[in-house]
Amino acid sequence: TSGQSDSMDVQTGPQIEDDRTGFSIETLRRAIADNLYYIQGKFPEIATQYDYYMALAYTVRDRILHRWINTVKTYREQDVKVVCYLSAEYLPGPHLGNNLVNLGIYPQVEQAVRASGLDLNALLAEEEEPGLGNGGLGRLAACYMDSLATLEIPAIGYGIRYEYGIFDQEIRDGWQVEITDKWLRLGNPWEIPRPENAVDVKFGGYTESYTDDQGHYRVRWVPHQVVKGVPYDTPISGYRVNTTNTLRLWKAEAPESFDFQAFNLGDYYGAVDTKITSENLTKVLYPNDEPIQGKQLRLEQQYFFVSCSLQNLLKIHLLREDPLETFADKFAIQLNDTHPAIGIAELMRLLVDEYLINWEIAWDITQEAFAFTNHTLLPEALETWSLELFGRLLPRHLEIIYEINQRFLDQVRLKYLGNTDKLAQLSLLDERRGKRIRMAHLACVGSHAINGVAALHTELLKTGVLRDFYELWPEKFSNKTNGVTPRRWMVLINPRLTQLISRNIGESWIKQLDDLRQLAPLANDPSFCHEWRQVKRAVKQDLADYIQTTQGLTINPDSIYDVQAKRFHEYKRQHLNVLHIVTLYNRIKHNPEIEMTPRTFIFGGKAAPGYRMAKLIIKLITAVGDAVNQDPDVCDRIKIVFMPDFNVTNSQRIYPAADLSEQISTAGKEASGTGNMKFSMNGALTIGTLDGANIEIREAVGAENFYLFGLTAQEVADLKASSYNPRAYYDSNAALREALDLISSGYFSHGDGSLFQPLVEGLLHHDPYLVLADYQSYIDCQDSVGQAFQDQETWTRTAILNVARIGKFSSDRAIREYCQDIWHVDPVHIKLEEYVQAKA
Ligand code: B1N
Repeated sequence: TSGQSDSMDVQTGPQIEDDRTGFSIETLRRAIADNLYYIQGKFPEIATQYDYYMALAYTVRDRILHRWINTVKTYREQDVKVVCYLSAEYLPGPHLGNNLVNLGIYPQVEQAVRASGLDLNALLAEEEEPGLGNGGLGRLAACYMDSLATLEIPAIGYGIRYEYGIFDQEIRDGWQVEITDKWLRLGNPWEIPRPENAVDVKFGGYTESYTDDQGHYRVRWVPHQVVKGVPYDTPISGYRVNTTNTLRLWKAEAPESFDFQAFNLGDYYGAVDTKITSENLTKVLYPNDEPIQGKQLRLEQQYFFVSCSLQNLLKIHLLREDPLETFADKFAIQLNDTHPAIGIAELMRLLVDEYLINWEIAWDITQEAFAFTNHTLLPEALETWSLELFGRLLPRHLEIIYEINQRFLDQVRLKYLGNTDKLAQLSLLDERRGKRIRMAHLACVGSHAINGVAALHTELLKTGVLRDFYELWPEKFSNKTNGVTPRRWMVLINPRLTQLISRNIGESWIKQLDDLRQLAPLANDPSFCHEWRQVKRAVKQDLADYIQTTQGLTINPDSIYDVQAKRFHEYKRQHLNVLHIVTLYNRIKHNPEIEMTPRTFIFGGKAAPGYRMAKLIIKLITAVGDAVNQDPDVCDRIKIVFMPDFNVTNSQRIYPAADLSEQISTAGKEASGTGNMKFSMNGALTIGTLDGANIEIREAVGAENFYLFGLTAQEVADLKASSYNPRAYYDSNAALREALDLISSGYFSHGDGSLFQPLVEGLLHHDPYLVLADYQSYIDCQDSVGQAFQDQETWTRTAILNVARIGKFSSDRAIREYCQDIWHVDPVHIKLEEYVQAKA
């Protein structure tokens, strides 16, 4: 073959129409038929929709694998620096549609599927999403993996292959019910197991010292148990580039050759028992918002995946025949919150105990390699482990942490002569609460960079939880405001809007989101605004149809779709939203003729199974919905919809249809938020507090295009410091009083006045999240939203300007900042060899 065929253009497809790499409609159709036969073992007459989904998934996977292999090859050959993202959670969402967008073969596949007598949307709906995360933090990791590949940055995402992800939510009698997420039940075409790369992870036991041949003092760890980690790899494609990175998730299994004392005694069942216990390790994801402090299995999960990942990195490094001293030149390791922070002690252990590097050099390597992102200021979410539990599970790491702490505090002592308070505040050990290890402190000490996820959040870190570290090392701190990928959150989920935008300003915005600015002048073009409104209307009709078929509820596509979709938590204040709804309801009851812009209130989100108040708020929403939706007086001016099982798949129907995005957390509590960005990108206006990334969204879109209400973070802090009295707001505000009274009266609970008592009493006597303090400001703001929606021309103009100015919130921008300021990595272009050549 000719020497020119060494590069293949992803946009036009390969030059040779091989069945496994070709992009033509006919080739794709033939490949689907072939996979139905040879992978699913089915013929068309008996094939299910799921069989066809699998056949299509494998067809797409072949094309991705071709790019993946070329990527891995290139990284090996070129000795490049690689980003290693360590995260206990990933929420990638369904892969198929995203891969079609990234490969640029959506239209061809649509036609190939149609030529087979099928509907692509129906096949896409067959995919079970990997729910390997709780919410924003896990979804952020997935957006970052997308941007890393799109920006052609070498990267590996490491995590846990939970057998059961976040629970599925059903609503029964208005209450949340949790159902086990058996996402692997029907197989997973997107992963490839790599048993040949399995590693052993030790647990428990004791340590002992010895003197080696050179007379050096050394420590060895004699574990009580060993668990095997098996990697499962999922390819992560980039948009219209050949780069295809790896998401490597570890599954726990019993090792073949360890601790078979049981076997020696002929105890076969005992050995099987060991196997079961080992596999429990990666069985299930912990839902957050529960006190996890005492959960041994959670610490085991964290250590397990981090140890597997670091062992894997060292193996890759040594395979490249690089000296260990250059480890940090070849890998940048990012800690996604403190969940993987034990990695700092683990890398020290591997370098010092296993690779016999001296402590000082090992410590330099470790600090240079690691960087830490904090995602929350909520004190109950800051991870600490009791010395007892920690030492029992990881005896060697406890010693290492003592050593790190001693050297660190020696340094602190020099700087703060005689200041014992400083020592106690900075120490990795919290001596007050029964001796606990502070994982955030370990992460700070062992990293060269520390960041928050929005400007306000980073400022609050520097003046709050991490202030002593900021005082010590201001140069380590920076802000990296979160972002989301426009490929999934615009192109994939909102094709109508995507086409309208691209028809007017071209397609460059998909990779350069700032190019959306070119939409700004069109906000004054009546025919463009008209088309924009038509798109929004059509998308709202889609959601109305979906709600009609799934819930039998009729909603009005001309009403305001007022949406709050996120995890349920008191700080997110879904109950403030409910108080607004009940206030509107009372207005109608007092004056049935009252003029009111019709609204559809849409809620979605899960509550942690053990979080009683969050679950009660869900019940309150469904209960108010049952009363209000039925009430003839309301005359469809208010509708309340609870969308069950809010996950990536279901969220994709919701963001495009929203008119109003509810971002109403107590100022200072939401680190960033990322749903706020997804709504804005799809043309919703925001009603929000000055919290997290809301502040920066408002700055970007313009204060006049954002509905602001509520106390600032400073005012919140001041009010709490001056003994806040929620009862005073109740006493002085008639509408608020009436709303709360109606809820406690049993009106929404078949006369049971006790049901919502904990909620109402909590608000009246404690109200830690200042719902009552922000009530009137919220109501006034909502009234102006209702007014503004009457003027559809102005509303549409504002929506267009929101989209035109949202470019900053692309995860591409965020990843570029991490690359420049923290990771110091560069893009590596991947060329494709023709498959026929590559095979030879
Ligand atoms: O991380 C997101 C932010 O946009 C959100 O504001 C923030 O709440 C979220 C323990 C967490 N912070 N902490 C968690 C997740 C799981 C767990 O077990 C804590 N999630 C966030 C992305 O930056």
